[in-house]
Amino acid sequence: MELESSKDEGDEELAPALPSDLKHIPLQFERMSKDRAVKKSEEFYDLLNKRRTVRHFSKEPVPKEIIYNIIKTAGTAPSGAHTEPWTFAVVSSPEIKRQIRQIIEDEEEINYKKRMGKVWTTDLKPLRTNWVKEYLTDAPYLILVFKQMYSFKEDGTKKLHYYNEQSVSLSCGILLAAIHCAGLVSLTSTPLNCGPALRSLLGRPASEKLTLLLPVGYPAEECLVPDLHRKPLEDIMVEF
Ligand code: IYR
Repeated sequence: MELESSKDEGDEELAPALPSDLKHIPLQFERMSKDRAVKKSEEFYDLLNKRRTVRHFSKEPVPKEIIYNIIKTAGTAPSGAHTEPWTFAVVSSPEIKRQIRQIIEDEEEINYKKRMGKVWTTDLKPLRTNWVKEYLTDAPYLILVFKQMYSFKEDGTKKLHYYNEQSVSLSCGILLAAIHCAGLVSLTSTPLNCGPALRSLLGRPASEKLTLLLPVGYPAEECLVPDLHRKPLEDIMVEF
């Protein structure tokens, strides 16, 4: 991992990430028995192993409470100096979803035809994707995750967000798990070259960058997914 520069940026006054007299309190921790821990870890694996990326969504609405809960859950991720460098833009407005779809399809058509190249598009063929993205208007919710590279305190001083990339990636993983746990499906998408246009459509500041766009909802009836399999433990783990 590259070391981030610890030098202050220029001469500008920076706000501390945390108060210098931050209190420390006893950890709330309940020790689990070994049997229970093994069982819970198996159950959690079984649950998450059923998560699939879905590209065909039903238009059926999703209770907003669930969306609020999954975003609160994503916000439990650890972050550099507890800067919580994430903004989750939740879009249910059909008009804004339509505009997002337009921006993405226009760019993705160029991506598929020009930018991605033969090897990439050939690699993707089995997944049956293309630049037409009905899920962007079918799914009841789009969640756009922005990473905040820095922020400003109320008094105008700038606060640096350490490890914002890693922190937001961690929160995205937790978000995916929370979506799945709530019986919803999603599609992890990172629309190439659309970040700035989507950021300005949603009126987000220049300090933020789009990291992930997730349609969230229920799968369409008779939704198909590619028959993919996960690597076994011995192929993803090395032990010392
Ligand atoms: N972002 C494009 C292309 C795409 C790229 C990869 I790598 C995928 O695993 C799937 C799709 C799209 O969403 O169509």
